[in-house]
Amino acid sequence: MKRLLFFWLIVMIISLSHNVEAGINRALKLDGDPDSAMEAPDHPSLDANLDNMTVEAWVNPDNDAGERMIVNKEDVYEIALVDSIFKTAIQAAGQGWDWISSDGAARAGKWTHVAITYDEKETRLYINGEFMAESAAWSGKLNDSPDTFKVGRRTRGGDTHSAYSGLIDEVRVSNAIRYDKDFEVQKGAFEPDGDTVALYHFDAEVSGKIEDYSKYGNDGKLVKKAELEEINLPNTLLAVYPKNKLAAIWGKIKSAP
Ligand SMILES: [Ca+2]
Ligand SMILES: [Ca+2]
Repeated sequence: MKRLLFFWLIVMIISLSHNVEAGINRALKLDGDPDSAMEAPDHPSLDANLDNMTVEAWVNPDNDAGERMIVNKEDVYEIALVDSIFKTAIQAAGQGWDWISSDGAARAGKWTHVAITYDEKETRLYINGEFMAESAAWSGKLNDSPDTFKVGRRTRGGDTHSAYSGLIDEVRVSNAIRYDKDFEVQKGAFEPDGDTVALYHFDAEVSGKIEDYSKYGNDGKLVKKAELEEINLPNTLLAVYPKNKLAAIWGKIKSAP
């Protein structure tokens, strides 16, 4: 009987510790190393099949000088900080690849939400839920590129460019126009819905993967010195994990000191 009680005590402690571990909000941490990023393989859901598009992320740079890539699908879409100003580039099929600039800045050490939308007519950019810039420079279907989906750097002509330094969290790509006017930014983690094409919470690395919570399985991986780091603000509400994932939230995770 004593042995049984002891066994259940151990089981309870283990399951409790798993829950605690799963309940930590982390973000992607990059230090400006040119080859470090989170990368997911190319998939039609990430470019060719995007009829309407919203791409968004929370960013907290520790260095916003120069060109710092947040999200990049080379020759299709990207969001970057260029000398602290948010910019986005879009490429529709058969058209050129160019930047749209906002007047909005991110500041080192501060969390900022950025979102872009493209409805095959207009490209729009929002910062902290506020409409900042639009362009009708592109129209029609997005380009289709073979490049990986990258968070934190880009590759062009075989060379790495624009390595990000700092934290990035809650990267979501949707096949829908989620925002068409100023909006209240959701502070908690997003939950996947039918329009979600990729959703990275960056809370854990599971079996060497950064899980995509969309139905498309666009799982990525940490490349080179990319890490996960515990964060507090602003998205303090945690991702809701399916029950079968609770026990699997283990991996080579670096927590903040
Ligand atoms: Ca593609
Ligand atoms: Ca997170």
